Formats: sequence, structure tokens, C-alpha cells
Amino acid sequence: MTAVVISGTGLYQPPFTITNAELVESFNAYVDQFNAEHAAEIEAGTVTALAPSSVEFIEKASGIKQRYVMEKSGILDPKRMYPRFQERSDDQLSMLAEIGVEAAKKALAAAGKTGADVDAVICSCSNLQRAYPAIAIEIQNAIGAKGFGYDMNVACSAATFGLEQAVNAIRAGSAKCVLVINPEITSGHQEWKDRDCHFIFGDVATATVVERADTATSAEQWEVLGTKLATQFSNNIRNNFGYLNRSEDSDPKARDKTFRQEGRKVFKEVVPIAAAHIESQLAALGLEPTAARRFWLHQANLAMNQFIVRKLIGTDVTPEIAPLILDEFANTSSAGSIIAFHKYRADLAKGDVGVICSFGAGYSVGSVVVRKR
Ligand code: CO8
Repeated sequence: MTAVVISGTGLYQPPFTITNAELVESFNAYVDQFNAEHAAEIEAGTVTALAPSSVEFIEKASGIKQRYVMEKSGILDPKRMYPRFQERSDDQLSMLAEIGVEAAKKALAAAGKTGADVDAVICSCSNLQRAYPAIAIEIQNAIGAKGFGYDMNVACSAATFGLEQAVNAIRAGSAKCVLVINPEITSGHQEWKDRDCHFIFGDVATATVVERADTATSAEQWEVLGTKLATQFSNNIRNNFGYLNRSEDSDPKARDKTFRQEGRKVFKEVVPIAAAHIESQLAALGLEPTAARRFWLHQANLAMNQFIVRKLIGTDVTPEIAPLILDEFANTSSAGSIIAFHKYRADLAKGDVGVICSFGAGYSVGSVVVRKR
């Protein structure tokens, strides 16, 4: 079987930061304003008063301390509470492609490649900016890549699912060098007015170069030992925004047209699914969970990752075993496990094994076992 390696990763970090304190201040101003405007209905019992958010709750419940965003003023404006983006002409690079290209350039530089070396681009993320042409083809054009490109979406698991498609394409001989890109402008479909989830997400883009081992020249390479994907239908994380909304005459700004979830249920149901998934994949490769030096896990919730690692190896999680980037980046959907892999792998030695694993909406779980060459 053709040996396949990850030969470079890249990270694009948006220009603006929102701390929990800033977020809570604007959210609570929105709550005060809403409650004042609806005082009579609240008094009459026809409208429920909104409750304020708190920095303490956010940090304790999630581990998130701040997030990066593409635009800040619209999100923090209590009269608006979503980002303010400028529509671009068809001749301009789309926002999603732009941040994807930035991450791609860094990944290509790390892998010692140029766009011309790439013969497939997979843009894999939670929400795509438009229906067509594919963002991947726009990126393919922008970086001067050959071959083919396509978009795919498996929510938080989009990166690991994309990595498996890249590995398979290389093993099948349909590509030699694949760029997997995860641009996540989550701020556009996050519900900033809902205190249950207003703190969860952040914007970012990651890119990964996957290629045949015999063409790889970068100083640091990770052989892909195996990939494993699974899905199981659940409505506990859902967003009904879509192209049929117009024909349904439904309100494009209705609550169900942005991210919503039953966070507690997700937590309880996904922890065992993810732990069993990783354990069975490692077993199929003849490895005990304790043989893995590092778990680069999806970054949705600190306690969730602690539970998963404890189930796997029976000890408390340390940053050496499962690094955390959630505190700085928040949940960046598909990009989270790749950011962890990007930032926390240099210290591992030749022969060390690690697991990149994501989990989320669908439900979906994807894992990629890698070994440093
Ligand atoms: N401030 C203060 N109090 C609050 C707040 C707040 N902001 N929010 C809720 N509370 C209150 C609640 O009302 C509740 O009060 P009470 O006990 O009186 O009813 C109490 O705090 C506890 O609330 P919860 O039970 O909801 O709190 P949890 O401890 O469960 O924490 C979390 C909530 C952090 C959401 C947690 O459940 C969690 O992280 N769950 C896992 C979620 C997860 O992994 N989801 C994956 C989603 S990502 C994904 O799949 C990608 C989707 C596509 C991307 C979309 C981009 C926009």
C-alpha cells in the first residue's frame, strides 16, 4: 500500500480578538435592552425575560477564554449581534477562499511545496459561503494548483473526514499531493443572542498537505497509519439554514437558521462514542491507547476532552497528552483538532504515535492515527 504522509500544516488567525469580558458586556447590554423594550409583555407573562451571561459560567462550563473573529464591531453591537461583512463582487476572492488561501500558503511553505505541486484541493468545513462554484476550485485557481477540487461538509468532523478522502485519493492513484483546507467563519452562523451558546465559537482557517511519502521532502513528516470515520444521526446539533428557505417562505433570521444545540446531551452522548471510536481504531492497528503519545482532540469543551482521555488511558489529562487550544481560539469547528496538531507536535520524537480526532454534529466522529517519521 502506498505510504502517505502529512508533510505540512498552516494556520490563519483572524485579526480581531473578543475576550469573554467584552462578549458578556455586550450580551448583557442586549439583555437589558430587550427586557426594557418588552417590560409590559414580561410583566403580563407573554414574553420571558432574558437572563444575563457571565464570564465565570463560560470559563467553568467550557474552558473558553477568548475567540478570534473576522469582524468584531457588529458582533459586539447590542442592536445587531452578528458580524458586519461587505458583499464582494464575483471578481474578488470570496472571504472563505481568502482565509483558506492564507492557511494553504503556510501549509505549502511548511511542506516545501508550491501550488503547482498540488493536484487536488478539498475544502472541508462546517458552512460554505455559497452553493457554487466550489470554494475548493476557487482556492485551486488562486494557488495555481492542478487536478481537481471539491467542497465537503461534515460540521466539526469535516477536517478528519477530508483527510481520509485525501489519503484515499493518494492510495487510489487519483492524486499525489492533496491540500485539505478548513476555513471556518463560524461567527456568521453562531447565535450571538442566545446565552446558552453565544460564547462557543471562533473564526480561523487551517490547511494540511497530504502526499505520497516518496515525494515528501519536508523536515517533519507524519505517516498516516490509519483513518476511521463514523456517523450516527442526531438532531441535538442542528442548523436549518439552506437553499429551500426561500421556497418555504421561512424567516431567514429565525432562531433555527443559526447554530443550536442541546449541549448537555451532546456532551453525554458524544464522549463515549469518541472514546470507543479511538480505542477500536488503535486496537485494529495493534496499539493500546497508552501507546499514543498525544491526542489532538476536537476543541469543543475542556471537560469533554478530559473525560475522553481518562476513558482511554485512565489518568488525568495533561497538556502533554491532550493539548488545549480552546482557551485561546474557542470552538473553531473542524479546525480545532488541526490547530492542536499544528501547534503541539514539534516536541515529539521519531516513531511517536498520535491521534487526531474530531467529533460533533451529525453526530460524526473521525480519527487519523499518525506516526512521526
Ligand atoms: N451564563 C450564565 N449561565 C448560563 C449561561 C451563560 N452564558 N448559559 C447557560 N447558563 C445556565 C443555564 O441556564 C443553566 O441554568 P440552570 O441550571 O438554572 O438550568 C446552567 O447555566 C447550566 O447550563 P447547561 O447545562 O447548558 O451548562 P453545561 O454545563 O452543559 O455547559 C456547554 C454548556 C458548554 C454548551 C456544554 O454543554 C458543552 O460544551 N457541551 C458539548 C457541546 C459540543 O461539543 N457541541 C459540539 C458543537 S460543535 C459542532 O458540532 C460543529 C457545528 C457546526 C459549527 C457551527 C458554527 C457556528
